[in-house]
Amino acid sequence: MLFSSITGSCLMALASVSVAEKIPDNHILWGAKGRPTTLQARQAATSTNAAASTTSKVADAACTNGPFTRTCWSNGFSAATDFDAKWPTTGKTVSYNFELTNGTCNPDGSAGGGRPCQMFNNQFPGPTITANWGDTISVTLTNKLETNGTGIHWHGIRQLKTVSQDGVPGITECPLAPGKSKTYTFLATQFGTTWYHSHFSAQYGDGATGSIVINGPASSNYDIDLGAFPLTDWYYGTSWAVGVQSHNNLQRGAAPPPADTILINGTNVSGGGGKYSKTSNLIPGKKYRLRLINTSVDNTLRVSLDGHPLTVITSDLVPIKPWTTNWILIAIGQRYDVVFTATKENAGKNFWLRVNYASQCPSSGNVSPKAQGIFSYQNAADANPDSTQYVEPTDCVEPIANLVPWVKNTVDSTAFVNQVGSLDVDISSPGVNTNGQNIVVWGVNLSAINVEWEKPTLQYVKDKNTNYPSTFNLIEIPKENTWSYWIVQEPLNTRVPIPHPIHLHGHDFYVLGNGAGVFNKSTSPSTLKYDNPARRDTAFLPGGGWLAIAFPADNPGAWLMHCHIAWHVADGLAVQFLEAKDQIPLGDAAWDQTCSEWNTFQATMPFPKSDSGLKLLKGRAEWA
Ligand SMILES: *[C@@H]1O[C@H](CO)[C@@H](O)[C@H](O)[C@H]1NC(C)=O
Ligand SMILES: *[C@@H]1O[C@H](CO)[C@@H](O)[C@H](O)[C@H]1NC(C)=O
Ligand SMILES: *[C@@H]1O[C@H](CO)[C@@H](O)[C@H](O)[C@H]1NC(C)=O
Ligand SMILES: *[C@@H]1O[C@H](CO)[C@@H](O)[C@H](O)[C@H]1NC(C)=O
Ligand SMILES: *[C@@H]1O[C@H](CO)[C@@H](O)[C@H](O)[C@H]1NC(C)=O
Ligand SMILES: *[C@@H]1O[C@H](CO)[C@@H](O)[C@H](O)[C@H]1NC(C)=O
Ligand SMILES: CC(=O)N[C@H]1CO[C@H](CO)[C@@H](O)[C@@H]1O
Repeated sequence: MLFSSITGSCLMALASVSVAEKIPDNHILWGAKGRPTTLQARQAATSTNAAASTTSKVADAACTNGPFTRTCWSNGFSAATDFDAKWPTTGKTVSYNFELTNGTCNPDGSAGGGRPCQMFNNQFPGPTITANWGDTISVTLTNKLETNGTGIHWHGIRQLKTVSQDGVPGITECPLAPGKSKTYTFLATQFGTTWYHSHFSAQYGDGATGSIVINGPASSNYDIDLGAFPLTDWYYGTSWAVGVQSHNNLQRGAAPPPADTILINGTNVSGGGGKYSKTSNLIPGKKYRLRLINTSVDNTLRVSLDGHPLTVITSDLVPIKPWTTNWILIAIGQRYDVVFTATKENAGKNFWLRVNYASQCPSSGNVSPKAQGIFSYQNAADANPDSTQYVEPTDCVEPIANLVPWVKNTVDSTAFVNQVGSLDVDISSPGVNTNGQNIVVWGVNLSAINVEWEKPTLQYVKDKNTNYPSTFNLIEIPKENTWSYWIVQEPLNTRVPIPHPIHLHGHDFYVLGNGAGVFNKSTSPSTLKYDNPARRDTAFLPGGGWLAIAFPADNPGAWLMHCHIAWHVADGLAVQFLEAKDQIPLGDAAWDQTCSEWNTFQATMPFPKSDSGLKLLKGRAEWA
């Protein structure tokens, strides 16, 4: 089906084409080849990591995790395990209680005295969820707001056969009404670093985010895990207000308002006070793991630690072959875990960690906020660092070629190659279409998505109602248990030719390639990489260009694919798709109850829905 035109700017035309290839049920296909099993050498002689289960320098028969054996986990599970196919069964559940509260926050002590915030347990960033690979995570959420609904999305979590836990109001659930509670339960089939955030309108930009750390193996050794390190742009106005401004700007072809500052691990200095993020007591000879998460609303960030090259060991929740860089560019929603070594030469000193707005990847105009945090060795003076910055790159390129998954997988290209040449879809025009087989073309200049809070897509599925409003931007993937190939295309004459971080729910995807201009059916396919391509859940669509991705359609559900720039979801940068519609696990009685509670609330809701329901504010009339 074809969706009509769009409005604004992150307006891309996502052209998605989905091609199908049979995937064996046992997933053997994914990872049968050449997995690295060797352990990496490292220098430190002892460990201070309390989580380590062994200090042995070689892997034991069970492959037990420790500072010298980080590729191991336990019971034979390791970084070489294909986590799409298997994971440990711990039988353990880690439980959290979150209350979404209405308060004020002032993370950088700005002179204005803070702003209204919506936060989990009155904290910003919210509490970090910590679990082990194979645990069940259970979060009971109570909505303590008076006037807004809510819902939590667990970014990057596969939700295998648990789509009703994905936390997307209007697609996988009704919003949670004020005063009500619900429990999300899902299995940690993956490990690494990710985050959660409200997916109710623009709420996450008002503070409703937090980190998730799932302990597991790693592709590099390290001694000390410094934990989650969220980085974000920050506005002194509320998300609701900035969203309206952003949308209005878009209508006249202007950039969204710039962020007021950048927060490093939740803090910055400001004219009114505030403090630097400080990480203390680095010990010479030790290796540290730092989990960088970009939870921005609108801005791409570039990160560097003076005097310390960063060894990158993950792309999102995927362990990769370690590679070393002085600067790493992180798009919204992306995560990179890095390892650095505290050296003898640097002993006793302080160093700047730099987070710069990547002005080469502009979204919000010509403003370049920067922020710095401090990394400080044992016995260092209590003073600001005088360290020297590494030369900052001037590109805006995702380092795809360096993101080589540790577990080697090959994307079966047969169906794509067979179908792409005769693709009867105009890639350059707005719309989302399939070729009836395995290819989806998403021409990004769609009309804005508009979900129905009171009747989410999964309710339509439950009712066997296929009469989806066209504003759902919904397609069905024609074939299941096969590869789905998507070509996402931004219009050439887009008003805002900026890169868009495209995020997929329910799957990691393989990044086959990207390029400038329109995807060319005859010449572009030969430029794609099928042999162990980068794999992640959020990737750049170049401004005015195309992105080709593939994923195994092995997870029945209603899933969202969208630009993670918060303002762009309702500006036409979001589609949803049904996968294996007849096998979707439907909501249970508790799920139904959340809907009936919401419907009761919505009847008298003080603030009528004024946006897509997922992100940005938008005048209702525009979709009508
Ligand atoms: C938060 O509290 C303020 C002040 O009481 C109130 O005006 C506002 O509606 C509340 N917002 C929500 C979302 O509950
Ligand atoms: C944030 O902190 C940096 C230093 O880390 C400072 O230069 C910048 O001005 C701060 N931002 C604001 C808005 O004050
Ligand atoms: C980030 O902030 C938290 C809370 O203040 C702190 O416990 C943690 O150590 C900080 N992380 C790093 C790497 O500095
Ligand atoms: C976060 O993502 C945004 C948007 O892609 C980007 O502008 C910003 O530089 C990223 N932040 C980091 C720390 O990479
Ligand atoms: C996107 O759609 C809008 C509304 O239909 C149209 O005005 C605009 O020209 C389109 N932009 C592109 C780049 O196709
Ligand atoms: C695709 O590339 C071929 C070979 O360079 C060229 O002849 C053709 O015009 C291109 N097609 C489009 C739609 O640009
Ligand atoms: C969608 C929705 O309910 N938004 C409201 C959330 O609450 C703020 C006030 O705190 C309103 O301004 C929004 O309209």
